[in-house]
Amino acid sequence: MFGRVLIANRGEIAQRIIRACRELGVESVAVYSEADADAIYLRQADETICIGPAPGAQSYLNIPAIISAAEVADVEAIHPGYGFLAENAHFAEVCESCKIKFIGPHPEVISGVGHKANAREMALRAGVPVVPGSDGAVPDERTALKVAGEIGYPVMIKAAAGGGGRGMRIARNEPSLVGGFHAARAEAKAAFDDDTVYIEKFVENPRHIEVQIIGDEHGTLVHLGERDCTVQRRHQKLIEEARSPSLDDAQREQIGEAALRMAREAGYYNAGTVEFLLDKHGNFYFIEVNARIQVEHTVTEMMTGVDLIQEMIRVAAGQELSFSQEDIEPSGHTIECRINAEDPERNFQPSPGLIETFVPPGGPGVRIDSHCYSGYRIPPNYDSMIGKLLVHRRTREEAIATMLRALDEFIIEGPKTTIPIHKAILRHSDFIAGQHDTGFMERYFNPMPTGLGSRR
Ligand code: MV4
Repeated sequence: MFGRVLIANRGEIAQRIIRACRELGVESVAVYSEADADAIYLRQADETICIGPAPGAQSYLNIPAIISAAEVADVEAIHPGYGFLAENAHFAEVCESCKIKFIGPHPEVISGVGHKANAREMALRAGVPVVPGSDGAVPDERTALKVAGEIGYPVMIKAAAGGGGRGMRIARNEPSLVGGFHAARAEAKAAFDDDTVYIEKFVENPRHIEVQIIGDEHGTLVHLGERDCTVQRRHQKLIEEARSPSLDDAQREQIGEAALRMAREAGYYNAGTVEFLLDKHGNFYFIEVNARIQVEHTVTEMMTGVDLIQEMIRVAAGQELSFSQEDIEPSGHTIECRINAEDPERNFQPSPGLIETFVPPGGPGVRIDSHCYSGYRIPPNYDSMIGKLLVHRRTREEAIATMLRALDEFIIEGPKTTIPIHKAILRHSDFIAGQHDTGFMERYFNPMPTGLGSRR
């Protein structure tokens, strides 16, 4: 096992990784920007190093600064967390060439699955269902028209280097396809410096289901069941849960197997997620692979009892996974609410600043992963997540009741938060019935019902 690990991240995930290191008997080295000098994770780490000014580009995305810190602290490995450099193949390669183990998939795998048209072709080779669409990239307008004509409208034009909703266009007819094709290319070029696009049939109002996978370097690859992340707003997830209320046992087994076939085809090791869309007929289609640990990994931890961050560190150190597929039996029901410092009544505008009072809920079945405390000032420079509130209960109905109770109990004074919106979602008949889809937030919460902020 490693003696020391550097954490190239901040906030709740830095704290989460420090906890895993501590339990493994591994020393942790935390890095921080000038905006994070009073962050709580710096007190929990064994060593801390300032890596630069507040802007991410000069600190948490600053590869030379992070590598220098790793050299100074003499670590054997770096955990990237999520966001920042987590899916940066170049960073993973720099780590390798400096003889520092990158705790994540191999660089070639990060770049391989990061190219979505390429990932689509991998899925086809692996016999994993994909949305009908183009064979790889679509080079010009004429090919775009031909492909769209064959698969039938509506279609979606997607940036190969994109993901998470960036560089996408819907086209419902030929004129909008021509416009959308050029717009998507220009947007992709500007955002990713790569104008490659591909085309898929547009699946109307799907559900978003993803499967957690993890593998070691000895050929063992395991899936840990699905998460349902259908409650999203503008590609930001609000609530994640497991099991998905929209899969039966047969579909659940099929989607898990499909995720494993995809991971094997990609040569995957360490933790990752295979994302699928589920249409209203119950068909699922591969859309992309996330080559990192995700914010919502905690949902899977609650369901399986596996410590995913510890396992990531173990397999990166060359050890075998501490469990096999047969050991994984997700049980009960988990719901996670992402609590953000945002104002639901002002279009989810960020609401950083001083948290005057922070009293998290407790009691049976409740888990909080948060770096916040009374007196903490949320810096305006980074994402606005205050923390994740999770509940684990025997049934979905009980989980909803416990979550509503925990949200009621949560005291956060100072910034505006998304707590009221979570309560409204959990009380909505479509959510309670498990009949919501990815259009749910747009349909019922845009515009926001008035008075949400004061309702209990
Ligand atoms: C789609 C789709 C419909 N059809 N692809 C959005 C983010 C990226 N991960 C893929 N996304 C979508 N891809 C086809 N062929 C609809 C979405 C989509 C979506 C997917 C999951 C969760 C929320 C979503 C919200 C809007 C669009």
